[in-house]
Amino acid sequence: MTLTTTEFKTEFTKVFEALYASNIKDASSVQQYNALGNFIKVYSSENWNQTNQLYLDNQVKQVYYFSMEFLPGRMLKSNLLNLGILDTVRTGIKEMGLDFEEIVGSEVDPALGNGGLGRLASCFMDSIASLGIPGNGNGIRYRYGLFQQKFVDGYQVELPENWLRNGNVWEVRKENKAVTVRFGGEVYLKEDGKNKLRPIYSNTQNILAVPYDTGMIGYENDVVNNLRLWSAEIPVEEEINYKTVADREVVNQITEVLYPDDSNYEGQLLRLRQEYFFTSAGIQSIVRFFKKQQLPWSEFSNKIAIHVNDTHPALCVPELMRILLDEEGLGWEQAWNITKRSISYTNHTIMQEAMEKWPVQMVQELLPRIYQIIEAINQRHIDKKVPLYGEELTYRTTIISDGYIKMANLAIIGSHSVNGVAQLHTDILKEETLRDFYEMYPSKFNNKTNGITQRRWLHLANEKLTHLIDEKIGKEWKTNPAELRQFKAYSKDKDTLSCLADIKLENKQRFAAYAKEKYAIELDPTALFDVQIKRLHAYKRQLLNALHILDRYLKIKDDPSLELQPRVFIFGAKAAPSYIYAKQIIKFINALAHLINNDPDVGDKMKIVFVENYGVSLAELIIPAADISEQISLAGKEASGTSNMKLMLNGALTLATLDGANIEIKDLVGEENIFLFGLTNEEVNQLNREGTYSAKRVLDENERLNRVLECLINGMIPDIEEEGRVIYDSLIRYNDEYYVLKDFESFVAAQERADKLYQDKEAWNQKALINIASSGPFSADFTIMRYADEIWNVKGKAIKNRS
Ligand code: 26M
Repeated sequence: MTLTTTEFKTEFTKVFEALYASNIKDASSVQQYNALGNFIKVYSSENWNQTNQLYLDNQVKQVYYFSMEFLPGRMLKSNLLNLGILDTVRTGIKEMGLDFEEIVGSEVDPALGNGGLGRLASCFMDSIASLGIPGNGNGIRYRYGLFQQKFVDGYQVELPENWLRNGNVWEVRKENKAVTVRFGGEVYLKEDGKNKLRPIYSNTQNILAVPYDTGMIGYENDVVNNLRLWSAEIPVEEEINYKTVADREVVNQITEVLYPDDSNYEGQLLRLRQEYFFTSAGIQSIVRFFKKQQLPWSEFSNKIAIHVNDTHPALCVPELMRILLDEEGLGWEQAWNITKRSISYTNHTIMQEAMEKWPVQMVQELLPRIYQIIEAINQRHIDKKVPLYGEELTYRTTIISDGYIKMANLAIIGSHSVNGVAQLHTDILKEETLRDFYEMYPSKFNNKTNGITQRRWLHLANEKLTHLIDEKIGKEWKTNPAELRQFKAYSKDKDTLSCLADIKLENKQRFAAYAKEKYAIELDPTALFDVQIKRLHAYKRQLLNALHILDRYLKIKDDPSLELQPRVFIFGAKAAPSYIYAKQIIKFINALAHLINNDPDVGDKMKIVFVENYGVSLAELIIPAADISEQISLAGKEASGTSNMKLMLNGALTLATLDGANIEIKDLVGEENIFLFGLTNEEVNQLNREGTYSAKRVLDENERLNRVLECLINGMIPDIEEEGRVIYDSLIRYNDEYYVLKDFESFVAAQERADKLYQDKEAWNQKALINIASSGPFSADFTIMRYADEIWNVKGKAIKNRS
């Protein structure tokens, strides 16, 4: 299918007039955007329909990616890119006298996720479609997304994210595909006359789950997969029972808002309702689809792969069991085999406090039948494993213990594959966090290092760089990212290096323009742009970054004539609303920014920009403008990281600890093309074992650090009396849990190496180029190919020759 500019203009005008019955030039940019979105939907609808039909006709195996979060970013441009009509449409829009970028900018960025985990799910949806893999997303259509962040006097303030205010062109409501999800009530098992026990329910609350489908358009391959998000509604026939506003609220609440915590789990009933709601709805619709094909149950796991993104959808295990046992009348052993063979699970964190566990009583009350099944799974696990592994080991792996249901244990026992998201992370799972399970099920464990879609993070976010690469090495890399390595041949080519430098400068100018408009702050685009963008968490150590900034500031104050590499420090981070310490760090950094940005002694030597409301769209602006990528988590804590990959792909040099995927970045670029510092995972483990670490001693031995820390409590930074004291205490009194002080000196040394290298523009650009050229292996296309081959056993459509 090709589309000419003229055809586009005609068709687009038609769509607009049908929608608004008015002149396009008088329309608001939101209306223009809506019409363009509708045009795309119509344009791709045939492929969407055909893709579905093809999967059905050929009875191919399909994968269902269950995730509590998806962070797709704006979809207008990415859909145009993948449909192969971005340039045509852009030209057409321009010829019509409309402003393409303004139209693009009027799309809301749906924040239906917290951070890394949700963004990964969306990168995966893009790769699954682009590889032509029959795949579906399954999640929740939150009425409100992740809160909008504002700073008031430097404090984070949260506002509701009403992302549906202007409607949502991409989704299609499918009430014909709705299912009922049952909560609460009582249940008992009754002989059905055919020697089978069937559950009898009473007093349950029945909720209607209505799916909203969004097309996931593959890259130039005519594939359109489906992302299905569920919304909770009152079933029509039960309207009568919901008399008061409060009654109705209980139902609406289920899909009302995304929980904004991504590291600290709180066992809230509503969260459990959400988890069961979208899990049950998804599993029900899978079983319904399977039954349509009239295949024997023994074919189920040959036709369906169910992937559980962290433990949030782990109720897939008992829910699939429930349907097979209670509704389809299968025996336990058969149902259990089907369940285990279909389900696979990814772990995204080793942070103990983020591990989900639910009080037994809560599950019993909310999901009585599911609880019975979990209990039975648990009992069978014990009965089977005690003879093989003994009581001690087995009881450390039970799903139910100390009055709680451990969701990770459920996911591991109920699946055939458990994977970590970077090599180090998987090793830690095997050797530490999940070692008992690794002993029991060694072959279940495998690594799948995360990846990112180069389409959004390079083609769209950095068009100029994309063109430069095209010009040098051709276009093959676009469908085979391994080909990016060809770009290395240009690492000594002066002309290419200077083009690269020009592109970076332009991207920095673009960010500077944003900062100026938004924050009235003047940035020097020739300064080194130093970027740390990720959720705010103590283990990610934004504090270490801030202490280094403070150290530089003191140096300037000591000697205002000091020659220093000018730097712009860019932060983007949301703190969970209940995470007080994280919010105090935000306040501290904002206060520091205020002090430094307004100190005439500093001038252009340092500027700090803490962007408000960091998310996918801001990432697309910031990442192409970055010179340094700060990946400074305490070794062993960051499962993988993915901003590290996006920044590398855009030519930033990584300044990092040996944590998560940073290690794999180091292996790819070589130690001379990355700035490493800090404790290794092993050193951290050893310090933890010894238990002799004293933050106070580190402080006493380092005069420079001592001076820096004093600034937290001596009033030099205005308006952080409380925060400064809390942060100081966390480091000294509570002995610095994340070894910020221990790593400080080595961090500063790495920063000094970076400064020095930046003086030599050619050497710097050369390393930047090598980073870009080495980033191919982090394409999510490769990650997904490995999931497809090694976990899901699904095939893509005519995958081109890839290595
Ligand atoms: C759990 C319970 C209740 C409420 C919220 C949660 C919850 C939500 C999101 C817990 C964790 C959540 O996300 C964790 C996450 O984003 N982990 C990151 O996953 C990335 C993709 O694998 C990795 O790159 C990051 O290293 C990892 O921190």
